[in-house]
Amino acid sequence: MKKGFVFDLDGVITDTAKYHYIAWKELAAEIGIDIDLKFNEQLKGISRMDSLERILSLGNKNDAYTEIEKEALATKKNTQYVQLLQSLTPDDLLPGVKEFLDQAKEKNIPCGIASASKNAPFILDKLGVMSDFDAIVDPATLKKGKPDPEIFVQAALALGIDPAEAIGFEDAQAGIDGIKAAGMYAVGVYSGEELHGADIIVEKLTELNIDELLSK
Ligand code: B16
Ligand code: MG
Repeated sequence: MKKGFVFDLDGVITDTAKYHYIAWKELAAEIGIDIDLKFNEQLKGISRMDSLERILSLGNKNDAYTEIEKEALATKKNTQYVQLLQSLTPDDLLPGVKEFLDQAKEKNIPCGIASASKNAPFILDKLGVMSDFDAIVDPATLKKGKPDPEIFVQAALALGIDPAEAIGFEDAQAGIDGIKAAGMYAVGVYSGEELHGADIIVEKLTELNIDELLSK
């Protein structure tokens, strides 16, 4: 029997990828780099600074900026991103999420967040689901980002369970790889890109039977 759920945020609880894309596209354009939606797929689940490095690398500009200038570029993108997040409301929860969290609460199954986003607490607050989570990993405390299993292991331990007793939900390949490396059962939430290695793939959480899932 599994004893807890660990959720990625962007792409599983809500779709903030579109806002990340708008903000990165604008920032990239300012420094002469054009990114498209296909490239944006690579940025899912990847930290802010790693995302910037991938964009600079696309434009062959990794060595064009000092670390301080890179920090400034990332901060500029984040300011624009946070501006876009202001309009989030509980209506922006992905289908079936609130119902799933309510069922978990009824069954006393703890839920945690394993998101690479430093904006996760703000986003959860805007979505009105902050109190539905028993633990939120602070990505600033991590040595390595996804696909390293560290964030998922930390989330399970914060819920008071062994990673092998946890079920992880992810929409990005880096996240599925991290969940599996942590020894957890992986639910892939399909977002248009192929996901490899997930134990089950759904488009919406409404497709899942919570009791069946816990028996895995
Ligand atoms: P921030 P997740 C990730 O969220 C996003 O998928 C990724 O695109 C973003 O770069 C990362 O958070 C960091 O976000 O700039 O807000 O700290 O999918 O891990 O919930
Ligand atoms: Mg995600």
